Amino acid sequence: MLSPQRKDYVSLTLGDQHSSSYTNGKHRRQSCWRKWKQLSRLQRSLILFLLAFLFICGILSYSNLTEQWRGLSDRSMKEDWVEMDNRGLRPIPPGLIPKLPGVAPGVIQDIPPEVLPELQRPNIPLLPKPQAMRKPPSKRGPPALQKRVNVTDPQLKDREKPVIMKEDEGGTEAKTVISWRGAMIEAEQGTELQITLHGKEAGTDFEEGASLKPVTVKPVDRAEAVREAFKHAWKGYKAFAWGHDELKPISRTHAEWFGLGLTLIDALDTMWILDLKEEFAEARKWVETELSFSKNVDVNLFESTIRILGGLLSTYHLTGDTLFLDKAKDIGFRLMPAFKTPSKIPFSDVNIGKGTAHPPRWTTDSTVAEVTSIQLEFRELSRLTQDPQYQKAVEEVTKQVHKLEGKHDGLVPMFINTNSGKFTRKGAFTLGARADSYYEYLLKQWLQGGKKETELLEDYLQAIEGVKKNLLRQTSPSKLTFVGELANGHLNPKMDHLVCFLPGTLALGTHNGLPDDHMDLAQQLMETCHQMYAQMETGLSPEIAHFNMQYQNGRDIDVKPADRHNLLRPETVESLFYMYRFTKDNKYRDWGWDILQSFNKYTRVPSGGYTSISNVRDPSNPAPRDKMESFFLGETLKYLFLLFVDDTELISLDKYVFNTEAHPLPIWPSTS
Ligand code: DMJ
Repeated sequence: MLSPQRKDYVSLTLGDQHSSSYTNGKHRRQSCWRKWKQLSRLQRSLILFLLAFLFICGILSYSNLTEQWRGLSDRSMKEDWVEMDNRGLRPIPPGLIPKLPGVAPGVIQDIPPEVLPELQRPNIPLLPKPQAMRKPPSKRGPPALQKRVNVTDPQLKDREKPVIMKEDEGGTEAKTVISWRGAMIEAEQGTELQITLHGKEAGTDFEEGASLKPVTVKPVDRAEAVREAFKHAWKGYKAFAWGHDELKPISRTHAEWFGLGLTLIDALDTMWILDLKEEFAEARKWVETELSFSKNVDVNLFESTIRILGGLLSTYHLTGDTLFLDKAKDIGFRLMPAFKTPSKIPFSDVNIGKGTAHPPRWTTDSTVAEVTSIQLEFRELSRLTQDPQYQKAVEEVTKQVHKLEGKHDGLVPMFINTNSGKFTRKGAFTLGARADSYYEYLLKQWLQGGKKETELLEDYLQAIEGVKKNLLRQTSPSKLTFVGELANGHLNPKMDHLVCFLPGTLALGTHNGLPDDHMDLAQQLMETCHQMYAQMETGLSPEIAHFNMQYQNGRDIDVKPADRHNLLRPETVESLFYMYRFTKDNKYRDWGWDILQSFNKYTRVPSGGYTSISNVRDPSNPAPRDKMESFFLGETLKYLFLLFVDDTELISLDKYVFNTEAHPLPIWPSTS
């Protein structure tokens, strides 16, 4: 028989379903309280003491445990990272730029150490720190208060307005993190740091303990950052190499090649485009008072044509100042002896003082790219002077090369003999050194002349088909498209950085009505050129990349020790400029911005100037070479500026064609 108590309990448990939990809970609380009351005072005190003790222990051990768990998980990630790197297995996903490892004593950059992010300080491991390993922002406020703001994109229309995104609103890129107290700029933002410090462009800070408000941050103006870089380069040139060919920024002296102020002339139109009036005025003065071509010096025909003649012609067009036209006529005339050869294929070298020309000492060959990439400049000189001799000389070369035997599906060998006028050392085909600008000038001459010279177009189209058929391959594992080299029928999976002019040229062709698949190829190659920077520890491309076509070590790109240098070359930023102009896809600007920052981190010399480096794979010692090539000012910084500048019609690609040294020359009006 059930006791009344027991009966009550059962009847309550099985009562009305809707009220059962409430009633049952109440009953349980009541019975617990009754039981508690039935305990002796000693028993109650003991239980209370035990509960209090457990509570205190729980609080104390909680914070220790969580610290340990956090530390453990950090350590294991780091160990994984180290181990993968040691085994050469670290895959670098597309788009991931290795984060700055360390600034060891050899690193060239002048950001004051107190503003260097933790990872950049000396004596730290050289491994990039993955995003996930970054310290939680506990010291700057609760995670919920962290805001991600895209302050790096100057294209934002409302750049002055505060931009606040939640963590999950596309926050993965996290280039710049704004804390609830103000700007906190991450390791890779070297240029931003400088601009922030010197230019005071970062926005408002809050007082300690102030309540949370949106932060107003003015984004770094990327075009302005290029002007700043130019000024820094110019500072070194002016201080240590004024009027000489090249700056040696480490030894604070100069190098002479032709003895003609090469850097100064190459940089003239860049200064004009960047609106650096003071710098331009002092350079103009030097051209007016100091520059003389009446010198007993040997100059290379190609280099002096693209840099000096091209630079002067372009500056004349931009400024209308006849000083530059007169100088252009002078050098153009002095270069003409180069064409006095049995074949009319020019010699490589000319003595501009004596009026004599000769091939290199060891051969009578000239380089194919060199003799076929002087046409834009000499044709323009004829148009301006109404003297046909210049145009005639260079078009004779084009005509001969057009009909020459020895091409392979429109691809040209690398050498041509000045006696026979024939290709020599045949069987090797590349889009890199010694052939590159042959292809570029086929398209650009066709554009310069108003798309009338169909033989140029035919040669160009045939060559691109030749590239597709013979030289294009894909890497493993990421399927990056690259342009290899052909040597006696065998494909060598290597690509010079020089080849990175090709995406831009292909895009220019499509913009002018050439097949759409040229643009597809341009986009693929642009990605590869970007990866040649992004996958290097310094974020800078090597001179030559080797590509894996079979899965080997998880990497698409390998670099041989002898190819690890970076000469501050322009080709990739050149193509980024074209790609952005035609697609308006901001990723191309972002890629260019990354490159500029890497130049600032690893090649900027505190006393002025930038230097080429010997090892793009060693951020702790990139091994400065002590040379700032003239094309860094003539091309690299100019293309970067044009990539970032708001006015995307500045030097319109429908009005100008850039020579291979980035000097814009006008597209001829249809009446010319
Ligand atoms: C420049 O002088 C020209 O761009 C040339 O066509 C190739 N080499 C350098 C830059 O890399």
